[in-house]
Amino acid sequence: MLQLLKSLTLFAIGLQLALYDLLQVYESSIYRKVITFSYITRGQSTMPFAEQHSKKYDAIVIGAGFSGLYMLYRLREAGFSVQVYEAAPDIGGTWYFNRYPGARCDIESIYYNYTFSEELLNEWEWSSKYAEQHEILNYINFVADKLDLRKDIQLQTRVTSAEYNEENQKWEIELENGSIVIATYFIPAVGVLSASNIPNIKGIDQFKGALYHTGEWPHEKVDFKGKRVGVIGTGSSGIQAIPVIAQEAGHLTVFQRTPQYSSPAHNHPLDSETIHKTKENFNEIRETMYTSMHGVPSSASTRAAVQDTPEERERIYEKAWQEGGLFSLLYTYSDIAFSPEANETVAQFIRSKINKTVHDPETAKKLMPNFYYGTKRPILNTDYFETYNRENVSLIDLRTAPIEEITPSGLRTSDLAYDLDILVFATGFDALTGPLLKLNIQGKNGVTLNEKWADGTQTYLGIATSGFPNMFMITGPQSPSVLSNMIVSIEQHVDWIIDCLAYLKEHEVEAIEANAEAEQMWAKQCKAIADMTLLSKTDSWYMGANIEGKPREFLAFAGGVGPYRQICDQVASKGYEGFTLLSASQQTEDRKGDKTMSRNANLDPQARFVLEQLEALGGPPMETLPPEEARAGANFSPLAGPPEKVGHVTNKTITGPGGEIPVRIYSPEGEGPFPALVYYHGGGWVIGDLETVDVPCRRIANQTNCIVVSVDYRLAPEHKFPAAIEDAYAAAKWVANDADSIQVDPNRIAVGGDSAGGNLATVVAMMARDKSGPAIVRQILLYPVTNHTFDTNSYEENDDGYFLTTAMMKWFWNHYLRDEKDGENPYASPLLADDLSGLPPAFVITAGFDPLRDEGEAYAERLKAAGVPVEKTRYDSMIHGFCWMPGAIEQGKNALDHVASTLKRTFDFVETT
Ligand code: N01
Repeated sequence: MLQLLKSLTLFAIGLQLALYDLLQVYESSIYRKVITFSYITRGQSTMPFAEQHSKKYDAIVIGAGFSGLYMLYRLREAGFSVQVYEAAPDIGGTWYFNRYPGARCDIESIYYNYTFSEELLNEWEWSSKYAEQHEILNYINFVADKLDLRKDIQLQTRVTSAEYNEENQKWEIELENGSIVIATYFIPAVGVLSASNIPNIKGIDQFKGALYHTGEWPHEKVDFKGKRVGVIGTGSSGIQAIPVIAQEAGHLTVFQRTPQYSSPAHNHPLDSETIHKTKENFNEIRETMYTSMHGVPSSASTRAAVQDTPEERERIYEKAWQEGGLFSLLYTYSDIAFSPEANETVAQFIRSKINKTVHDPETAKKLMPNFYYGTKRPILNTDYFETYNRENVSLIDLRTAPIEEITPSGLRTSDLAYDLDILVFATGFDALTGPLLKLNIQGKNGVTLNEKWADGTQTYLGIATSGFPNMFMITGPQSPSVLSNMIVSIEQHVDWIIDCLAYLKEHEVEAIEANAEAEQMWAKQCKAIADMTLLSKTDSWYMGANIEGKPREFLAFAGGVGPYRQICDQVASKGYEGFTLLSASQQTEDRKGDKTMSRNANLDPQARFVLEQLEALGGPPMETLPPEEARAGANFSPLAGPPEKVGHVTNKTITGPGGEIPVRIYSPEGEGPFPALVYYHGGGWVIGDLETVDVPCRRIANQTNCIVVSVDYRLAPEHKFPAAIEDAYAAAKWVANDADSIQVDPNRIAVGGDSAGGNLATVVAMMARDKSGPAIVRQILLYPVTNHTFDTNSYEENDDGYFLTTAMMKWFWNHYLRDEKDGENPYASPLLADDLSGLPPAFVITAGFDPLRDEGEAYAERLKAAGVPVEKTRYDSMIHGFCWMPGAIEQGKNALDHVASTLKRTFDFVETT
C-alpha cells in the first residue's frame, strides 16, 4: 500500500493508467512448469532430409534493422551461433525503406540511439534535435561496422516461411531460393511498421504516372520539380513529406481523410554543450528512460487539467507547444489520456493553433481534428499547417468527396478528377501483426500464426505465443512497442531474450513455450489497460482499424515502458513463469502454482495490473514502517482518478470529545434540505484521511444528489480505541443537530464507510440505537472490518498478494486496540455484539480477493438474522480497497454508483413515507 506514493509518479503520466500495487499476482496466476519429454535419439537414416542437409544455427534472426542488429550482437557475444537474413539490399530496416522527403525521427536524436555501449555513445554525434533519415541510417551503419555485424548478415535474402518441427524441436526456415536453414531459436526482428498498406483503390494499376509509398521509397531521387503531385494520407509520414514536396512540386494536392493533431518539432542543430551534457549524464538519463512511461527521460505532470483555470491551462499548453517534444502536450496533465473533458481542453488548444496558422478559413476548417488527442501517435511537424498557405498546395477533404477511382491520368473523387504526374501513398502500415503474419509461420500441430491470430492477437508479454516454442518476437504486439521510444523497447526485449536463452542453456532446457493461460491473462490485461484510457476509443492503426478485416483490438501494452520492464523481469526472476520449459533431462513436473493460478483467472485484469504495478515498485511492507511513514506513503489519489466537480466543497472543523474534528462537506447545487451521508474513510484506523476518499465522496454526492460529510476522525496509535468511534459518533450527531446550518434533512441521514470506516459506520449506528441518538436511515458498509480475528477462509485465501494482507490487518488492529480485551468489545468487533436488532437497513459490499470478505458477509448474515433488512453484494473479482480506485478499476466506479443508487432509493423512500 505504501508504495502508492511512488506509484503516483507513474500514474501521473497520462497514459499510464492509474494502476499500482500489491503483490505477486503473477506468482500465483501464471505458473512455471517443467515438463520432461523423451528426447528421441535419431540415427542418420531416420533424420529428416532438411536436418541432414541444411545449415544449422542456434538462432536465426530475420531483419537487420535496429532490433535485428542488436539481437545479433548479443547472441554472438553470448556464444550462440547466429545468422541474420535481410530481404533488403542493405541493413537499416525501417530506416532503409522510409527515405521519403522529410523523413526524420520523432524522438530526440540524443535519446534515439542504442544505450548499451558507452563506446558507441561517445563516438557518435547527432547533428540536430530530430535527425533526418539518412543520418539515422548512417548511425546504423556506423554501429554495424563498429561491432563487425555484417559478416553474419545475409542481405537480399527473403524468408518465405518458418515451420516448427516438433520432432526435433527445431525451426526450419525456408529462404526465397528454396533452401532451408535450421535453428533452435527463431527470432523475427521484422519491425512493427514494415508491412506497407497500399489501399485497394479501384484502378490503381491503370495509373500512368509514378506511384510511390512512403514506406518503400526508392533510392533514386524523386524529381517533383514542376510536377503535379498528389499525396494520399496525413499521418506522420504524410505530415513530414507534404511540406518538403510542396517546396518543389508544381502543384501539390493533399487528399486527406482524417485531419490530425500535430505540433511543431522546433527542430534545430544540436550545440556541443547539449551533446556533452547528455553524454556526461547518460547513466542517469538511461535509468529514467528505462523506468519511464514512453522510454524518454520525461514524465507527465501529476496535476489534473480540471484543477487549473482555462488561463493557466493555456499557459501550460503554450509552453509545451514551444518545447516541441513528442509527448510535451500529452504530459501537461495527468488526465489527458483518461478524461474526455481534459482531453478536449488540449484538443481545443491545438485546433486554435491550426486556426491561427492557416489563412484560408475553409482550409483551416478541413484541417480540424476531432478524435481524442494522443489516441494516435502524436505527430511533430515542420511547417505542416503553414504549407496550406502556399499557392501551389490544395487540400481535398475525402470525408465529403471520397476517392472513387485512380485513373490513368490521376485520381477521381466523387466531386472532381485530378490530373497527376506523381501519386504518393502515405497510407501507413499493417502495423505490429502485419510483418509477422507475412512470414508464413507455422507452429505446433500444423497451426499457422495467421490461423492462431485470426480472431485476435494472443501473446504472452508480446514476446512469445503459445504453440510456437522457441520463437521470440521483438517489440511485438501487446508490448509497449509503438507507444514508446522504439530503441529502448528493442534493447529491453533483446536483453530479456538473451537472459532467457542463458537460463535455458544453464538448465538444459530444450524448448520454451508460452502457456495458453498466461497469454489469455496477458491479452485481457492489455485490453483492460487500454480501456482505462481513451486509446481504445479511437479508430487508429493501434486498434488495427486501418486494415480491412483486421480484428479490432488495442495492439500494444499501454501500461508503460517502466512497469512493463518490471513485469518481464518478475517473470524471469520466477523461473519464467507463464512459460512451459521442456527439458531433455529427467525432471519432475512442477505445477505448484496451478491452484492459485486458476483462482487468479477470476481476478479482474485491472485489479491485477494495479497489483502488479505495486509489486513492481517494491518498497518495504507497510507493517514494517512507523505509522507516520505509512501514512505518508498512502496516497491513493492516482488510483482514484481525477476529482469530479461538486456544487460546493467546504472544509471545516466541528467540536469532538477529544478536540476539533476536521470534516469536509460536499453539497449539491441548489436549495436544500438534502439527505446526507456521513462517511468514514478506511485505513485500519491508522492511515487515511479526507483526501483518500475525496473522489469517491464526490461521486456519491453527485450520483445521489445528497450531502456527503466526510469525517477525519482521530487515528491510532496516537489515539487508540475508542477515540475513532467517539469522533465518528460525534460527527453523526453534529450532522443531525446542526442539520439546518448545512442544509441537511435530519430525517434522512445515512452513515457509511469502507474497511475500518465501515466498522465505524456500523458502530455509529449501534451507538445511535443504544443512546437514542440520531435516526440513521441506512448503513453503507464497504468491505467492513467486523471482527478482531484472522481465522476465516478469506484470510487464508488472501493472506498475501491482494493489496490488504493478514500482516497489515494485524498491524492495524495492534495499533488500534489498547489490549486484546478491546477486541471483544462489540464497538470494536460488531460481529460479536449480542444484539444487532433495531439497526438501520444495511447495504454490504464485499470483495472476492479480500481477507475481510468472510467477516463482512458473516456480519450481513447476523444483521439479517436480527431482522435488519440487508442487501449484500460480493464483487467476486475485486480486491480490498477497490472503491478507492475508480480511476484505475472500473468496478470501483460501478460499486460507488451502486452505493449511490441504494442511497437514493432509501432517501426517496423515507421522503415519501
Ligand atoms: O501512417 P498512418 P504513417 N484513403 O497510418 C490515410 C510511424 N512514423 O505512415 O486516418 C485515404 O498514421 C489515413 O487516413 P485515416 C509513427 O509511429 C514515424 O503516416 O485512416 N486515406 C492516414 O491519414 C506513425 O504513427 C515517423 O482516415 C487513407 C494516412 O493515410 C506510423 O509510423 C514518421 C487511406 C496513414 O497514416 C504510421 O504513420 C513516419 C485510403 N484508402 C511514420 N488509407 C517518425 O517521425 C489510409 N489513409 C519517426
